[in-house]
Amino acid sequence: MEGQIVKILSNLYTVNSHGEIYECHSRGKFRNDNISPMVGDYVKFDPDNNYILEILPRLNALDRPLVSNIDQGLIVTSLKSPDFSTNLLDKLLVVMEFNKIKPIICLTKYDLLNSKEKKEIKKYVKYYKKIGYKVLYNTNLFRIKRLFKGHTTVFTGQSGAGKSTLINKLDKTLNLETGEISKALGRGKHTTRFVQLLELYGGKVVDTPGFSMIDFNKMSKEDIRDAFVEFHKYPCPFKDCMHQEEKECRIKKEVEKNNILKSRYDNYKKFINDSR
Ligand SMILES: Nc1nc2c(ncn2[C@@H]2O[C@H](COP(=O)(O)OP(=O)(O)OP(=O)(O)O)[C@@H](O)[C@H]2O)c(=O)[nH]1
Ligand SMILES: [Mg+2]
Ligand SMILES: [Zn+2]
Repeated sequence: MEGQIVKILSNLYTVNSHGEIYECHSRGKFRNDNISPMVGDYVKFDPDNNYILEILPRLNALDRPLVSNIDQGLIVTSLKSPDFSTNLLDKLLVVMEFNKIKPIICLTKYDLLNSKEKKEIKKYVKYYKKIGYKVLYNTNLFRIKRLFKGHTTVFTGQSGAGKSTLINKLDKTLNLETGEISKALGRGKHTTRFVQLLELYGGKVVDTPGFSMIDFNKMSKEDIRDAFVEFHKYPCPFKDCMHQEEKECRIKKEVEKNNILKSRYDNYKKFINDSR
């Protein structure tokens, strides 16, 4: 039989096959092949012995969070507590672009901002919209619900950003565990401990544990550069330009003219300098 892995807890793989749930084990075989089943995988399994037999080819796979066959990513971005980080947002956008996953930005905790901070945030919202991203607030349940139909959407973002809280609001029957963010550290406690695929509004959504670190492992410096979507709008006269050294670089000029947001360019430089 065929089905999709919707949850993995230690050695137990929950497989959904046409709405029926099977708790399966995996055989050593996959580990030897250096491939482990992950949430999102379509698999062939033996329903009599509850063994996973084969992992069907993946459309794509992320390693943080560990999930496959995704076509949209809801980047759940906290504006306060944990504080808004353009670095983290841009990093997630880059990873999504590279993996051909459509990113959607979902801002949370707008209610915790004072009026000055609200004004400041508008600048970013305007910019990310300008370069082509959909930007929503977590209070906008009506618009969020309409994103899911026919898609598999991974909820990703920092621990404590409000991923599970949002999923609970979208489906009141789920009761996913959510957690206070630790005041001392100003960051989440990693309340969600496993990746889980759920059916919601005619699509699939994946709740994931937040992270404190994310890297670009499989990406080259050029891959990172090409994932900054707005750079493509301004062709640089220098072939294969990394937009750093050349004095007459078009990208640098557009940053000076405020056509490219300074924080985006600064993050770009950080990312390529931190990458291999
Ligand atoms: N004020 C405010 N609090 C929020 C909002 N969204 C979520 N929270 C709170 O933020 C805390 C963390 O929320 P979670 O949903 O557990 O965060 P998470 O992203 O699932 O975190 P991990 O599972 O650790 O990755 C909870 O106390 C929520 O009540 C919001 O829009 N405003
Ligand atoms: Mg959670
Ligand atoms: Zn350049």
